[in-house]
Amino acid sequence: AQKAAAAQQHADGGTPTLFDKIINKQIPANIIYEDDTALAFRDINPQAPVHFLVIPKVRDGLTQLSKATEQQEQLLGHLLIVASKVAKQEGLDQGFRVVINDGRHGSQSVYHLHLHILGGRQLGWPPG
Ligand code: DGP
Repeated sequence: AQKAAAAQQHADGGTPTLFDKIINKQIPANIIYEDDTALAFRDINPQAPVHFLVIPKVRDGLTQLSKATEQQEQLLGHLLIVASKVAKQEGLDQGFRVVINDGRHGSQSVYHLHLHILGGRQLGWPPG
């Protein structure tokens, strides 16, 4: 039944992504933080010694940042607070970077809003 639910379209009309399966614990992920509305887990393809993602548990139309509405202001703020809290938990006391890839030019590959948090080494700027 869970599988069937995951295969269904989202209430927002979008196609489910594999992040739904991570949220539903149908596929394993290294989850490092969870609360009622947000989840943080390690990126499967880390680009830095510490690289984790923070996502809203309910997508609710938030396939990407450019689809965000005023009603989601509190949730978006919460995701940043979680990013900061988990960065601290991960020992990133020398700093870190937060990235949101949006759409094709942003090289977004998973259409469920997510913040990348990268740290644990000196990062270059600008990104590629
Ligand atoms: P983006 O390009 O911003 O859409 O990044 C998607 C990220 O998601 C990418 O860095 C790799 C990560 N990712 C993709 N599939 C999985 C997965 O199954 N598990 C985990 N932990 N991360 C994944």
